[in-house]
Order: sequence, then C-alpha cells, then structure tokens
Amino acid sequence: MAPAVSTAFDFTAYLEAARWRVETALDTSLGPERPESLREAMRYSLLAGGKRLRPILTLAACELAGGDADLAMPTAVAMEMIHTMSLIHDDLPAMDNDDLRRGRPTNHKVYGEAKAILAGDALLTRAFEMVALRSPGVPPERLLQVVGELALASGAPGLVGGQVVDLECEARQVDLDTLEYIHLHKTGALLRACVISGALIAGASEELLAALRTYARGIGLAFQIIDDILDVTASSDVLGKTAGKDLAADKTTYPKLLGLEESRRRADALVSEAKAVLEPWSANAAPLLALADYITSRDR
Ligand code: GRG
Repeated sequence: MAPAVSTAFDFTAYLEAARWRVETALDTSLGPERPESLREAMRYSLLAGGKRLRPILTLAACELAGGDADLAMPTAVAMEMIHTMSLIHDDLPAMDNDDLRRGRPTNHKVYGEAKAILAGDALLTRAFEMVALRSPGVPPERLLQVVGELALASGAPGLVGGQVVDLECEARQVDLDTLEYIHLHKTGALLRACVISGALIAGASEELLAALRTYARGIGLAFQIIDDILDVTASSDVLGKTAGKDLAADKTTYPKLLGLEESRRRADALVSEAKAVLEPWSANAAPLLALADYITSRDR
C-alpha cells in the first residue's frame, strides 16, 4: 500500500518562498534609475523589509484565477512600490513626522525631505512603468485594466483621499463610519488593487472579480482592526500595563470605539466572510484563505 501523502497546505513554506521571489524581483527592479542618488533613496525604502503582503496577494490572486504568477510579478512589484512610496510620504514632517520605519531611520531622515519626496514620486511613477512597459506576455487590454486599478487605488478615490480625511480628523474623535472610510481608502484600496490586478492578469471572470472585491474589503478592514489591537496590546506588553498607548492617545481606533473584545470579534467575522466568498474557487484558494487568517493571527 502506498504511504499516505499529506495534502495539507504548508502556509509557512508558501510564505517564505513567495517572500523570497518578491525580494528577488524587487532587488532587480530598479536597474536603470539615474541619477544614482535618487536610485539609492528609492532602494533604501523599497528593500527595507516589510511583510510583502501586497505583492504576495497579487501573485496568489493570479494563481487562484488560473494564471501564471510569473506574469503577474511586475505588477506585484508595482504594488510594493506604491505601498513604499505611500510610507515614505506618510512619514514626512508634513504628515506623520516619523523618525523610524521598519526599525530604520525614515527616508527623509537619511536623504532629506526633498529627496524623500522625489524618491516617493519616482517609485509611484515607476509602478505604472512596471505595468505598462515591463510586463511581457500579458495582453495589453489586461494591462490597461491594471493601470486603471492602480490609478484608482493611489489617487483621490484611494490612498490620497483616505490620507486627506485622516489628516483632517487628526486629534479629534471620529465615528465608526468615518474610521471605516479612512481605512477602506488608506489601506483597503491598495489591497483591493493587488488582488483584482493579479486576477485581471489571469483573465478572471466577473464572478471571481466580484468575490475578490468582497474578500479584499474584508481583509482590508480586518487588517486595520488588528493593527489597532496590536498597537494597544504591544504597548501594553512593553509597558507591562493594561492601558495601551492608543487608548490614551487622540487618534480614534477600533478598540477605543468598540473595546478590545468586540474589535477582535469584528476582525474574525470579516475574515470569515472574506474566506466564505471564495468557496466556489476553493480548489485553488489555499494561499488566499491562509493569507486572510494570517492577517488576524499576525503579531506585527
Ligand atoms: C499613493 C499618490 C499616493 C500618495 C500617498 C501618504 C499617503 C498618500 C497615504 C498614506 C497611506 C498609508 C501610510 C496607509 C497605511 C497603510 C498601512 C496599513 C501600512 C502598514 O502596512 P504593513 O503592515 O507594512 O503591510 P509593512 O512594513 O509590512 O509593509
């Protein structure tokens, strides 16, 4: 009798392999940039680590839709470029004014504000170049749709719009609807573009695209709720106290509005719903299902 073969999906191995592929692609993505000083500032933030969740979502969605993930790699890189540029700009003195990002000095602390702004601008435009000019083997009409997704996710209907409302609401309490608006735009829009673009490259059906939009909304909100919870619990651990920093700070968070327990329950419900809509595609959905769970179980 043949030995039993385990078909269980090994998410740890999947994540490690996907991260390695993404890191390699990111590392080689910034070849032709000149001047060298600009290239250095772009690379500093692009290769600074991070979970690489967005590009991995793009690759996983492409595979779920029956596509070749290699064809989606330039788009996956583009997603991380947009994410990185948004972090560079978010850290600037005019915005969050942060000194550290991913455990290292922020881009403007190393290269100065002007260079950091320009490195961000160059990464944003380079992302569109990756899709439009550096995606061999993908039909042009699909790339055009991806360019549209990128534009919607980056601009006023996405990250920029969310950031503006966030800045306008700084230092005052907002209601749950406003908090959700901010997160759906600042975080959800790009996560949605990641999964939809990966699926578009594979030529996904309208039904699958609709399911992936629901999936992305669920994981996007859950991601942010968990972020807020981690802010509270991580600072509690560090301080050895029960009162976390965000409960005392001005910023509105889910734990502040709903309490820790209800926030956790809501994140779990959103992830369950996100996973449920992929049921008809369950044969190829293991990575996206595991990524949804990863979002609620992560500790960073
Ligand atoms: C895109 C044109 C354009 C402008 C950007 C500054 C700005 C406008 C928007 C701010 C967007 C922002 C900083 C959103 C927060 C997103 C978020 C949840 C970041 C943390 O993501 P992780 O945990 O980070 O995936 P790592 O480091 O793992 O990549």
